[in-house]
Amino acid sequence: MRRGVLVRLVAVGLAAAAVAFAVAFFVPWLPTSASKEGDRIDFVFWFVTVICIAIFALVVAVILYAVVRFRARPDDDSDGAPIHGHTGLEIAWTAVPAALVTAISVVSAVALAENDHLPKRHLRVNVTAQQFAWSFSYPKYKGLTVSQLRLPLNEAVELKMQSKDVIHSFWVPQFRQKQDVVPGITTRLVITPKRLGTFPVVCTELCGEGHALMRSEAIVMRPKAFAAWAKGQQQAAAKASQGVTGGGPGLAAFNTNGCSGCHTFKPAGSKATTGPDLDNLKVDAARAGKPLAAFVRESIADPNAYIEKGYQPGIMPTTFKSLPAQQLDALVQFLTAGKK
Ligand code: HEC
Ligand SMILES: [Cu+2]
Repeated sequence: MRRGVLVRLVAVGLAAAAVAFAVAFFVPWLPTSASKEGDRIDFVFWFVTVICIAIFALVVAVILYAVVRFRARPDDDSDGAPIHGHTGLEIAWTAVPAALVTAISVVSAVALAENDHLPKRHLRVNVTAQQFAWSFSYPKYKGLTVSQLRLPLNEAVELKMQSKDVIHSFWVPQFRQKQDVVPGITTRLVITPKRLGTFPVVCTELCGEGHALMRSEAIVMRPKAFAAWAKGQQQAAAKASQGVTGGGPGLAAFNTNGCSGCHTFKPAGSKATTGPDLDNLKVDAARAGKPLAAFVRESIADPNAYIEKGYQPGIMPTTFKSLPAQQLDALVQFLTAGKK
């Protein structure tokens, strides 16, 4: 090959690589990683991307050169010279991709194995998914169940995930990993948050009408603040279940059934907006033309019997009619307390 040709090939290849790299690097494809596991996944992404950019540059350079250099003149009807193949080239284009694919497999397998590793010192969180809400409970702080995932900074957490109905999938973009939550089995994920902040928890498996609303938040806190929060919540929940604050077992039922993941309700301290604000139940019952307690009971057991204005049917789970009568009574009492 003449030297001029080689220089031109390399120049075109470098230009193509620069464009591809700019697209990969400057477009914010993913938010900044916020966990150790996320960093490993980003490393795998970049490892694969750099290999792809190199191959892309080579292909673009050779194609452009061939298109320009070997194009047919308008009056040229002749056939090209017969070619019998090139053993050296064939060996190269078999061996090089085989080596690259093997390297990608090994790097991915190592990253995944490291991401699965659970250090001895860790926090366990049980995750429950149901149409269309998440709830998180902390065995270390018995009785603590909440609708937002709070995590201490720099401590590994093991999420043990179960579904009450269909297949959901847990995803926090800043943590990168995705894990299906499948009815009948317990799936797991290890996360070691390394950045403070509030990140979205997203369901990434189409799970029904309310799928797009199946969102929560992961809040990474300093370990001291986390411990204080957890103890405070745990005490409040314990007090409530003894009836000290008037919340009674109703508050516990409100949190464990994921109500707090969809509804704002001041006595429970919840601020979700997928469903109506339950602080206004009196007004809503009057508008529906029903006595308050009956309206609340019906809204829980048969949500589609009456649809609050501005909201859609089919979002609130219809599974609560099979709650134990005790829990249902406690919920109705909790939601109607002081509203007569
Ligand atoms: C996935 C989200 C979701 C969950 C979980 C959920 N709800 Fe709802 N809820 C809604 C939506 C949306 C509506 C409005 C549509 C309707 O009226 O059925 C609603 C309506 C209601 C209403 C009627 C409110 C009004 O002003 O008309 C009550 C009461 C209620 N929910 C209580 C509960 C309780 C108690 C729980 C837990 C056992 C619960 N909800 C769980 C989404 C949810
Ligand atoms: Cu879902």
